Amino acid sequence: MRTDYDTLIIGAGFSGLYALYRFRDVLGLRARVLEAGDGVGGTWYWNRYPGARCDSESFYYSYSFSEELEQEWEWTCRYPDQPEILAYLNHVADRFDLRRDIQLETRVVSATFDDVAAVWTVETERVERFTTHYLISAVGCLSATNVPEIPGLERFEGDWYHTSRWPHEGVDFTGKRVGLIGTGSTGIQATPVIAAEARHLTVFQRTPNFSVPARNAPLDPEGWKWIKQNYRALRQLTRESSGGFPYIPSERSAMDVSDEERNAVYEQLWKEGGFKFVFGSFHDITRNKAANDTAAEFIRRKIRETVKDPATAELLCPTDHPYAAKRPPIDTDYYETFNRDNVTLVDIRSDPIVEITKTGLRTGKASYELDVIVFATGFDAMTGSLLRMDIRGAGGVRLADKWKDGPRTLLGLMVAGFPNLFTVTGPGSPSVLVNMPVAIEQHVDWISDCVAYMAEKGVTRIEATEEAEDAWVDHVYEASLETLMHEADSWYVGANIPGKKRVILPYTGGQLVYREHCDETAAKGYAGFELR
Ligand code: NA7
Repeated sequence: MRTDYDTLIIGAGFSGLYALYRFRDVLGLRARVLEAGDGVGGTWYWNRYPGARCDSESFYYSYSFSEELEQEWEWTCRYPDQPEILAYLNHVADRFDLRRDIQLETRVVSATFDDVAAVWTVETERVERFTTHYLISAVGCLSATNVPEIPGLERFEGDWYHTSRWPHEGVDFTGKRVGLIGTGSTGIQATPVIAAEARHLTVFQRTPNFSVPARNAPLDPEGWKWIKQNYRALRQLTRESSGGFPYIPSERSAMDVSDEERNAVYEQLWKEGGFKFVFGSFHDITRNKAANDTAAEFIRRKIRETVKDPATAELLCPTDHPYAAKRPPIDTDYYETFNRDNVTLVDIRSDPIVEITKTGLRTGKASYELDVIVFATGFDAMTGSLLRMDIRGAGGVRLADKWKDGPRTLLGLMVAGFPNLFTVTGPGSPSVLVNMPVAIEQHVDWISDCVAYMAEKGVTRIEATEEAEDAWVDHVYEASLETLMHEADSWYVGANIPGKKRVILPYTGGQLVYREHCDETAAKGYAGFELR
């Protein structure tokens, strides 16, 4: 059957743009991207909240597939902010002439597989219908917004926003009383910026978080020149490391050094800033509770040293989960912001929000008058963006039904019963635990190599087998037991969404090991997949 396209790609973020380039320009297939937003950029199109900035450093939070691109693009800061990353992705779309095959303002609502013809039919909100041979989900891990169901929101007479659906024209907080709910990476980035503008900012905190300073700064021209000269080697390092960073991880155990030595390591990394605090300090802080306690205690000490009011400092000190068992945020002046006169911290763990009122919100014990409410309450991570579409595989089976007890995938790339559907950075792959562009390029390369292999062999249908999928799901679970992630109620385990099955979502075995699994599978003629 002649389909409208060979490949349809859902989403025009980092994944979708690169997938279009690979499928159209490298494989020469008829490919098209369907994108819900009215511009490209994915995460960086949607997340325009004040302070939105990448926690990975600019020189490696970028594509590696084109040497020309990496040589011609100039990043300005150690950590790029949202407008700069969005400008970069728009540049990529123009430079590789991608726009002519991207259809904007087109939200996919369903995808149905025809078992006889081996064709996917994709329907959009605008009631268009397209057929395709291959369907690539590039919908992102953190795009299904979570606005908590707090009674009374519809009554609120002020303005309210979720950070990931921020108005393009921005929000003027001047003279406003702002309430911010949520202290994950987003809330931690937004707090200092909103506080600097608002009349008053009240931060409603359910769980305190461990944050390390980012130490953002303009890129030093000499350093940048060196990076450009050594880009290939740095990219190779990102591919060979567990987290996709171009740094050599520490091989020391936090338990094998003296207190002074350990403290000196943490002090140095606190000064340097960024994620290096996690992987550059000691190899066991994410895996061994005693090692983790040393890092957690160091950060709590820093919080107490920074925040002047002792009661506020105590409230900001996390005690109920290990450091980095939730996604570790990095910040610019987060803890310092609580020394401002116009900022208040409210503990909604001990005194939860009961309702939103016409003029603010009410906890069990107090009322807060607010002009604006900002929800920095995160996402239905990793599965939400896929399940918000009605995806039906062979025999009409709904993905939502298949995943009712948690996602089941082979390598996070394919789902048994859903032939020719590939999920870029899907659940069961390292994805969010890796510097995302590295994870994305690896996935898109694997998928496009697989499709090229199929063309060479003259087969048109590929599907994960149930047995291989079961084995991978078991392996993902077993690998997670080596970490401390089950000890925190985080989106990594789906605990942030009421009613969501608690199960580890990303693969925690590390990118390097994961890559080996993927490469070996391909080298064995896609072992674990049925091709016909
Ligand atoms: P996160 O990390 O999921 O953080 C959401 C925050 O919102 C977190 O502090 C939550 O508290 C809080 N939250 C969520 N639901 C509620 C309700 N119902 N009431 C009160 N507070 C709530 O999302 P982010 O946007 O910060 O970051 C997502 C990722 O984007 C980040 O990890 C990076 O990878 C980029 P909780 O901790 O659940 O008690």
